Amino acid sequence: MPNKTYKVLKDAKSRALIDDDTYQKWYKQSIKDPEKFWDKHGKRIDWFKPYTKVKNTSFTGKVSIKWFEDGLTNVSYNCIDRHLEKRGDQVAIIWEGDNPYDDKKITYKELYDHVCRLANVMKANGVKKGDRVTIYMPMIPEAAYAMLACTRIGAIHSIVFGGFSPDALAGRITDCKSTFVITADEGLRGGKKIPLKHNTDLAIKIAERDGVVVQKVLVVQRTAGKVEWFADRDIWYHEAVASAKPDCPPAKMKAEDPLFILYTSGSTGKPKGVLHTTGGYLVYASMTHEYVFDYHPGDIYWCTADVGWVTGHSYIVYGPLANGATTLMFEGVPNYPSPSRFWDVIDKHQVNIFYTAPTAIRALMGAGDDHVTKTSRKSLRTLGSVGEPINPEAWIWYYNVVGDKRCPIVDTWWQTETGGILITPLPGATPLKPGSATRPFFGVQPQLVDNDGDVLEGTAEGNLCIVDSWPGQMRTVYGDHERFIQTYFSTYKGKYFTGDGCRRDDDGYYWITGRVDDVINVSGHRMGTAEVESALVSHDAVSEAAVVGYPHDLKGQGIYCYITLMEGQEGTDELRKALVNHVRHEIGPIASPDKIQFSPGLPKTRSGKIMRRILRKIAEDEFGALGDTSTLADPSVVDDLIANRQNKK
Ligand code: 6R9
Repeated sequence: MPNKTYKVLKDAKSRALIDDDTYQKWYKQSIKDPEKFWDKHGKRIDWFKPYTKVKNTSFTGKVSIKWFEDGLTNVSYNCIDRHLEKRGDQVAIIWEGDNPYDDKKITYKELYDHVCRLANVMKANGVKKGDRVTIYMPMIPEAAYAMLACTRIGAIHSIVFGGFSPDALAGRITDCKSTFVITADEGLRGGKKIPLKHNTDLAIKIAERDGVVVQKVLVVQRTAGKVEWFADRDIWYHEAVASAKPDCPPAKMKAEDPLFILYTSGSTGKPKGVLHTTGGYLVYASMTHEYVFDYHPGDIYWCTADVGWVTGHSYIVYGPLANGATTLMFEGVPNYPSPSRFWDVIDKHQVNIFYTAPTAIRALMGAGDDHVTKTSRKSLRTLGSVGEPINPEAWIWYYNVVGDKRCPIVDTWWQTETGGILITPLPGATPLKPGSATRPFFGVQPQLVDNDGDVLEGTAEGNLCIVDSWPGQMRTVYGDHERFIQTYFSTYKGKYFTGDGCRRDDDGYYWITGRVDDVINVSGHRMGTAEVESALVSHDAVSEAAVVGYPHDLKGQGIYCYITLMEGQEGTDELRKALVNHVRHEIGPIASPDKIQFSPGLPKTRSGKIMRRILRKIAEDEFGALGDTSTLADPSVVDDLIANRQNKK
């Protein structure tokens, strides 16, 4: 494996907040005396009542994680009010629309006004502290207002990505019993409209059937497209905020009061409601945003994620705004109207820090260098990557072509569950290796263990665990603490298990190798194979389904489905298409199967367990290395699977 090291760039070093000596010193302190370290850094946010207790966490028994527990604060206060005096007229949000001629800038003062009005509208419509509010929105400033308005009054938001289907939305509304929904008439991406209000109407019907009645739907007018209207339930956003009061006092929240729920896929069953709380999350999101991106006041910062994912929560909204930054919010897609869009936007708004995903980098790399080199990108200083392992080719292209060899790349490893970045380079401190997330952030103690849970020291490859808590960590699975313990703390007792495989090299650098459970990562979107399987078997023609990931040039992983049909059904191309549509309808377009193989049987053990190891190998076209198949109930199914494989290289 190429292991070339890129030295810390001179410019990056000279302006950096953290150089290598500081990193080493702070890291040691953070591990030796976490209480003292976080006592100091907890003060980076404003508290109505200061905390006296810093850390109270246990990864054993009932698992309890509390940070700064006796402090009182408010997230919207920290993201808005405290900046008003010094930077009230500074731009807080630059919004770049899907259409390149569509943009706007919102100052901190304006942000205050929007958020307070919306908070008052929510209160007037019965939303109270602790209530769950579902947000199903396009990437427009109102999505950020909605998040902040919830935090202002202590409501818990649950954002559902706009690409999810009515069924998926309904499941998330029901799970957290959310009775207030904020949406838009339609979304707009790459010139295409997404019927968000229509999907919401359908989802509400499904949720009602499952016993949860949504009382109010607040609708932002984005496209002015036609929507069905239910007068006793639906409210136009623009009408309601126009007559609302422009001030709303921030609720005094306990540090451990819930802030948001975000559903994420696991290896089994339905998505889990990952719960994050107020104080520790904000401390961690803002601190990582500052140091990982080497953020300086006045910088223009752009994270291309969607607020429907955790990256959008922590690094479009909460981290940057808590730091008083100017954060860019992009409604569109990387290749519309042309593959130069990202680089055009960087020049247009003079972006200094740019944070995107490997899948976008690979796609744009494929479009050719001209689209990049015809733009200036002189404003760029730091580049970031997140969501999946970045292959060295894409890393080197990002570094050489996009960054003109002047910009360090921070390859940031983290998860919905971790709240913020855990393993990452720091721009002015860490020599880089393409494909490695390098070293742990302050307070983070990674550990590699083998399948028996034995700790691996030095150069090694194994399962990645984190041995002690950090402030941004999730606190529970909403409504199911037992599942929280089971999922994260029972595989390796007393340790947080990430679900990722990882290698540590001679320099102590970490290289994430991908998920070791039944979670796949498609274009940076995390998905449980079980979810796709249950969508498939809900189709009348399907008797049984097994889904695995396989390496895909652009998406990172593609979705490969093995399907056994009901008696009398025929595996035609038409049925293939119907099944793809069915999954899109059940989950959303991000779950579209790439390959479907019909098979009279699946490889099972005598106890009836599907042997996915074999299915993965066949999907990768690596059937020479199937390993031991002697425990199969019927070894002959393997020959048929190989003969009819859909991914011949
Ligand atoms: C932030 C986010 C988490 C999973 C994680 C891992 C993969 C994320 C990565 C990375 C290698 C990186 N992942 N960042 N793998 N290098 N820099 O993506 O959260 O959607 O919960 O996904 O994504 O497998 O476990 P989430």
